[in-house]
Amino acid sequence: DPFARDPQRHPALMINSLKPFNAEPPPELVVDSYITPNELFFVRNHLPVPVVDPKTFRLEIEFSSGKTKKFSLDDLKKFKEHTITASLQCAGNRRSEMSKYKPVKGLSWNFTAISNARWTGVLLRDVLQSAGVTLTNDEIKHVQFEGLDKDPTGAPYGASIAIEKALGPFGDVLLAYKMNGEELPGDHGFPLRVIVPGVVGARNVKWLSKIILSDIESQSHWQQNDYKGFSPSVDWDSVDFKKSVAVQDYPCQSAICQPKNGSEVHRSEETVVVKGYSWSGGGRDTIRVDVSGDGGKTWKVATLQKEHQTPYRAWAWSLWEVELPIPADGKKMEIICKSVDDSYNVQPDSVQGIWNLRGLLNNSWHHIAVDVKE
Ligand code: MTE
Ligand code: MO
Repeated sequence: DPFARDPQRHPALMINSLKPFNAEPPPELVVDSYITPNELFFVRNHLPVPVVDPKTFRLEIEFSSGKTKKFSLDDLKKFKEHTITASLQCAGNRRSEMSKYKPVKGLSWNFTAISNARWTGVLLRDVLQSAGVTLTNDEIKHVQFEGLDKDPTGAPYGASIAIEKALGPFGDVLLAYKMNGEELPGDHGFPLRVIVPGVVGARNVKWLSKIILSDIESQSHWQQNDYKGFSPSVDWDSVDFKKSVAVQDYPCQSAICQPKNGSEVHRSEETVVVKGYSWSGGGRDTIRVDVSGDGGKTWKVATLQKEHQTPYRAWAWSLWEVELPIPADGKKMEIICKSVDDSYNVQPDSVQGIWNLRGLLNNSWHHIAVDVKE
């Protein structure tokens, strides 16, 4: 069993698949803390968790000349240490809602394949610049990452990002060895992972072992034949992965974590407290979350609970809260949330126009319904 050496997991995680391990935290715990505790952080593994000896571990960088350079963890720790608070969200978050509209292929994530942590490490920019890599080199357009986890053919998990994100002054791409002040847990990439803030989870390669500076994107399955968006009209017979662009920055997203869909409220309580999260990719901050208790006829602006975010470098989510009146009549309350980011991007009102065969990037308005009891 290639998964026999996988780490222990917290029993509260809601499991989507055991081998490989994929799980998300219960929504009611998500809104409990701005920083997600390590043991509750969602886990998205495509392959068995590699077991790595940190003493012999080396990160290899392959330059455009073909030359390579190896770094031990101690070598990396000689660079200036940075801590960045960043949320990670899987492109498949909220896929189960998308598949209710029309079936899609992929893990049936609920709406909490997203978490927020403080990541500590060194800047990829500092490491690359120390080796003389600059934005003026035309041979380098992409930075490819490879993990130590390998598929049955021996191919490692891989992804890539644009050199502009890796080297730009505001990219904040981190080679992280700590998560919330602790050593990186096995499920989250021990001993080293890349954190590409604002970018879809899939590019945040765990168990990072190799960085390749290249004129082309990663040729891995996950960069070329997965994690791409398509028109709702494209099906499995017509799909051509070469014709689409790999997902990088995440669009704006929000969801309701409390109360639970299908739960009960009592009319005598008069109000119900609604809580959730909101996040946008590309360094865009949430500026507003609108919440409706009547299916979208009227809206109330939620209070955001967040830490200050630097403009264009807003990497962390907001939690939010609002108190809605329980209507004087009717048996149900239909609660909806939608967010606005600082580019004034908004979430689409339904899945219809964004449906895609892989069920990616479902950021439509999040709906729940609660029963109103007398
Ligand atoms: N890196 C490696 N090496 N192997 C993986 O399977 N999964 C990716 C990314 N990095 C993955 C990986 C995906 S799709 C996501 S959403 C994030 O890791 C999840 O990170 P987490 O498990 O720390 O939440
Ligand atoms: Mo993902």
